[in-house]
Parts: sequence; structure tokens; C-alpha cells
Amino acid sequence: MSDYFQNIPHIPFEGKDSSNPLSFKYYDAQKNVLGKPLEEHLRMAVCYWHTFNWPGSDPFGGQTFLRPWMESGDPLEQAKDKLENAFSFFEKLGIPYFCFHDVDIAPEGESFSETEKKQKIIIDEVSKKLETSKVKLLWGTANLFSHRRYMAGAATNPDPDIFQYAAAQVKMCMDNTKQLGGQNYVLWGGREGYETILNTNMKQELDQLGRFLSMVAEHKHKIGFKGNLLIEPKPHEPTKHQYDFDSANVFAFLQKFNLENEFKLNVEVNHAILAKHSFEHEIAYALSNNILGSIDINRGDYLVGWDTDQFPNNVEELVLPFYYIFKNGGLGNGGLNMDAKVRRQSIDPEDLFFAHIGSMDTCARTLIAVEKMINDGSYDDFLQKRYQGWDNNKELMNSDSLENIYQRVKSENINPQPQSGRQEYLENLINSYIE
Ligand code: XLS
Ligand code: NI
Ligand code: NI
Repeated sequence: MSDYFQNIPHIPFEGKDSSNPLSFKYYDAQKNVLGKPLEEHLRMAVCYWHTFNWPGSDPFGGQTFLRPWMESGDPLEQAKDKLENAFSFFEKLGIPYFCFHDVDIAPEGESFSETEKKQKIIIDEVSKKLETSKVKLLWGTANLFSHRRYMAGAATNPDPDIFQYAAAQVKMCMDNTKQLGGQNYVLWGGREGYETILNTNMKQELDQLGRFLSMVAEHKHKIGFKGNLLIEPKPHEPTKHQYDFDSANVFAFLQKFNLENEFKLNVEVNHAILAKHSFEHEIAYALSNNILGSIDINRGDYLVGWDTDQFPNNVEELVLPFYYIFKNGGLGNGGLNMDAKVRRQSIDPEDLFFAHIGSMDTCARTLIAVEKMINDGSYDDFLQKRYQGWDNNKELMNSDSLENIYQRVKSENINPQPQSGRQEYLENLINSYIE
């Protein structure tokens, strides 16, 4: 077995004046924030795929990362080596959770049964690791987008055999997630969409997706999986028209198929931006409809129009969404999965640590600002005052009619005056909470 991270020590908390790049400046796991330890609020997770599988390729060049488990060799042995190194990474970082796709942790076989055997071998190894480790599984998911069989979709494929293959794969991955004590199960519909309506029967495909998700919900209850089922919206990538474009689109779809109580959302920061929303918009929408499940915390690039999956490092951008989340009771069963990768020139083991440390510090620093914001209450007061007129006008939301309102506007000579929205005042207020 290799020991890729052998030169990296356990990462300590040293505070913001430390000059040690391999230490936390803000992420003090046990610090009491809003009544409980910081790590229990943030529930941060390492994602297996970007941190241990992604080779550093881009459309113009291949692998840049030379990790021992990526060298040629027996794929099962490589998977075990990767697993050992992954757990050493989790422990040195002191991260409480991780997330994986089925194909990230074990190699695929020639047939479904062979793949299942290989999955079982590795899942049993993961089980053993979890027994002696503090790390837990935030969520598992099936990769229904990388293999060529899924090029025209998984649940939405024109070929029912591919639908069946995907269904079997999801069943297996849900069972494995349950075995590992996973707290959620995620579905990101990477290929559930289309390139051109020329070759696409949209109604048929949407019905297939509805049926597929109904079976997923049914299976959850059948096996007694207690975690949440989560759908992760994303627009335009990899297909031109994704069926799960954004939170509102997914919510409408769920309601159509009577699934709105079975699924919640896994909202990803950069997917929100790609949908031409802000992250806080997606969060506020999900919370307004009681469907926020979990977060993929990453960041995009202002100049590059695709999913760059960078580690979050900007507190200003996260304060408002975190405020909504934590004012509303927090992440519940969900967490902050760092669905992010280092840049392809960041080829050393310590680069993986710098990335994760920075993003954990950013989230911790944001939460500390949000605690001040909640305790201070000025922002909340502002919002309440802005809408307080509605407290004295309850009939408008219940029993009134256009006719009544029309009569009243005339008889009471209602002549409203516009009020300032105070955006700049609020921007300054929010910045004042950041330490
Ligand atoms: C891709 C998605 C993916 C999901 C899990 O853009 O973010 O990584 O989180 O399949
Ligand atoms: Ni994601
Ligand atoms: Ni993504």
C-alpha cells in the first residue's frame, strides 16, 4: 500500500495569526457557535471523485496528477490503495464526512454481476474502515453519466434496457449507501436531458424520469433507508437542455409526479450560477418550499462559463446563503460537500490539503459572521419592518376580492408612497459582520 500523504501531519487549528499553511485559521471544530460545535453545523464532506479520481485532465490535455493508485495495475488493488489513502486524508484533515459515486470507489466489470462483485468487495472494506474511523458517509450516488451506455441518458434513454441497467445500478448503490450508514442518497441527472428535439420525444422521456424516481422512492421505503433522497439541479451541462435545470424546475417536476414529499434538493453553488441565478436565490427558493436537503459547496469562475468546481474561498459570497440556512435551523441531515477540485497544475499532495483547509476555513469564517448577524438582529429587523404592513392587512391574503379592494382604494383614497430598498445599507451591514 502506498502512503501518498506521509509527509503531511494532522492538521491542527492554530488561529488566524498562524503562518503555518497546513493549519486551520478559523475552522476550530469544537468552537461553540450558535449553541453547538462548529463542525456539527457545517457537516463538511470531502468528495471522493474530484479529490481521489480526477486525473487533472481538461479538453486539451490528459492526466497531470501522478497519484500511486492511478498507476497501471490490478484495478481492485488500486481501488484498495486509493481507499487507504482516502481515509488517511480524511483523518489528517479531521473531516467528519465524505461522499462518493459507486464507480469512484470500485472498478466496473465486464457485466453487471461482475461490477456488483467488485463493488461488494470494496464496500465491505469501506464498512471496516468506518468501524474504526470517526468519518461518516454524508451521501452515496450512482454515476449514470460517464459510461458510453448512458450517452443518450439513463432513466430518460430511448432504450428501455438502459433504463433497466440504470435502475439496477441505483438499487445496488442505494443498498450499499444504506449498508455504510449513509445519511442521504443523491441523484444528479447528468445525462437526463437532450441535445436536440430533432431526435427527442420529450414527454416520453419526462414520464420515464418520473417513473424512475417513483421507483427510487419506493425502494427507499422498502429497505427502510432513513436518509433523504436528494436531486441535484444543474443546467446546460453536459447536455444542452437538462431536465433538472434549477430548483424551481425540479420542484415543478416533483409535484407533477406527486414526489414532492419524497425528494429534497442538493443545491450546488456553481450550478446556481450556471442557471443564471445566485446561490442565495436557489437556497431561498428551496427553503421557501421546504425542499432544501444538502449543499455542494464550490465556486465558479467569473470568466469561464462552465462548471469549474473550484474550492470556495470567498466569505462575502457565502454570508447571505448561510444566513438563510442557519436562521432556518441549519442543514439537518444534509451537509456541505466540497464538490470541488484543485487546478490541474496543483499536482502535489499538499495542494489537496491547502484546498480543503482553505474551504473549511472559509465556511467556518462565514458561519462565525452569520452567528453575529443572527445575534445582532438588525438584518432580520429590517426584513420584518419591510413587510410588516401585511400584519394589518391579513384579509388581502384570505377573503378579499378585486371588487372590494377597488372600492376601498377609492373610498379610503389609498395613495401609497415608494420606500427605499436600502440595498447599499444592507451590503455594508453584511460586510460589517465578517471578521
Ligand atoms: C456535476 C455534479 C456531480 C454531482 C454528483 O456537476 O456536481 O458532481 O454532485 O453526481
Ligand atoms: Ni455536485
Ligand atoms: Ni457540479
